[in-house]
Amino acid sequence: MNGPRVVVLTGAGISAESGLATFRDSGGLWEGHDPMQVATPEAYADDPDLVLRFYDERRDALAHAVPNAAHLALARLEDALGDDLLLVTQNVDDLHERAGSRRVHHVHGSLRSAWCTACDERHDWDGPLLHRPPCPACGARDLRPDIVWFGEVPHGLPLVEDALEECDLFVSIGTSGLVYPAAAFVHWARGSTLELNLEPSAGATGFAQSRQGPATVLVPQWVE
Ligand code: BJW
Repeated sequence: MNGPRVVVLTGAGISAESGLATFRDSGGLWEGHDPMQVATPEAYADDPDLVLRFYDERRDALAHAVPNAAHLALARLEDALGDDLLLVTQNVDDLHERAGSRRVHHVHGSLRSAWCTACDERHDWDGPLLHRPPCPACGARDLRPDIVWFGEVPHGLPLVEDALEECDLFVSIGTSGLVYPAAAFVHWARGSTLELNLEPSAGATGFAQSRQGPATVLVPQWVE
């Protein structure tokens, strides 16, 4: 089997310089809540309005964000490598796609999608969900953010696992190494491993090499 030679994993740090807040180092609370406590099925069951508002605001922020030099560099890498690159992102923004990446594997879902828990259909979604719009397919008012919360299973893991087991190089960019299974990808990788991050992540010691600095500097340097 011929898998991609290079697997790249991105996290919130790659979009930080586009103005999108990271989860753990933004240092701030959202409406008095830790963002990590809001991104859970339990929070959604307890207070759906709170969680829907959190995602409505983030969808709005995304509409005003633009891809940065790191996203653009990865799009150029895809132009150069084609099928020899697998780009996996934990991010729910679409900045990789808007930078020109054509094949992006979103393991934690997408802000610009809504999932109907009544009929299991997914719909492209740019508007708010707080006012409980009906599902375009079945009419039920059961649309939720199409996001993988804690305790839910990330998307397409077998594909990622196969690629990691065959790759020559795994590169992790702008992620804290605290959330599994993505934090374990470095251990699944067969080839060499490289971390690019503002500072050493929680998983930094698992990488063969690690470079520190902003993604907009490190990623173009690595790609060129
Ligand atoms: C820059 C920068 C710049 C800043 N330039 N860098 C105990 C042990 C092990 C596991 C578990 C456990 N208890 C529970 C679990 C499992 C759990 C988990 O990992 N919990 C941990 C907290 C311990 N995981 C799950 O539940 C996952 N599902 C699962 O495991 O299912 C079981 C299963 C697995 C496999 C097969 C079958 C079954 C689901 C995880 C879902 C995560 N969802 C979230 C929220 C939804 C998305 C959203 O709302 O946007 O995803 S949580 C949040 O964290 C979000 C992110 O994608 C994810 C990772 O965050 P990320 O990207 O690392 O961001 P930050 O903010 O943490 O870090 C930013 C980094 O950037 C920092 O390092 C900065 O230094 C850096 N940086 N500026 C470069 N300019």
